[in-house]
Amino acid sequence: MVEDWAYEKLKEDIGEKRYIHSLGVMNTSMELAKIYKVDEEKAKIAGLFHDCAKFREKRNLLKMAAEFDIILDNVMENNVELIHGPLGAEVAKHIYNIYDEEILSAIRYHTTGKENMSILDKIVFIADYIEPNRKFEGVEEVRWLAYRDLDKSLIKAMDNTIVFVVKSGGLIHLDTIKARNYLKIRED
Ligand code: DGI
Ligand code: FE
Ligand code: FE
Ligand code: FE
Repeated sequence: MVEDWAYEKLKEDIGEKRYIHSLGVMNTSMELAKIYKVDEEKAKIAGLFHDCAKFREKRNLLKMAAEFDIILDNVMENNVELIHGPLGAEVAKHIYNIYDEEILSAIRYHTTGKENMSILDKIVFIADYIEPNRKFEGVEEVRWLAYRDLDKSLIKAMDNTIVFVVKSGGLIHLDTIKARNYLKIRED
């Protein structure tokens, strides 16, 4: 069960717009959990809190990461946007008292993905991409796939994100490459 204060704090910390996105990810994660037969309550909590470190006001994410003893690689140091995944897992644990490692993993890897993701990891990753408020190019195809073939939907979402980041001149995180290769090698 998620207590009222936790919803209130999340809304206060991340702002109205991202809070609405988070409720969308929560609901989509629960739908997918039902289809792919994983714990719906875990999907709910992971979906709701996945962006809990995406703070409304500017905060020093590098400093916060250091305070939580998060070891950052050179891609994360160069793209502080990516820190809200691992930092989110620490905030979820220390601020929202979430100790379930499956939930914390789904929050930690929701942006980059990782090699050999659990079904819950995959559900939160893809729910973040397809929740109803998402409108970007290519979302319809990934949304259609997500309810039919979870792995294929992840490959498509990762392909789109990699193309987007390359076009923007950014660095691709190694976990994103490993996540995609792992799924691609096993694709049928
Ligand atoms: O936090 P959200 O906006 O809800 O979504 P998210 O956590 O999936 O973050 C999306 C952003 O992260 C999007 O701008 C693409 C970027 N991203 C995802 N994987 C990588 C990446 N950026 C870089 N530089 N490298 C990656 O591997
Ligand atoms: Fe995020
Ligand atoms: Fe995402
Ligand atoms: Fe998100």
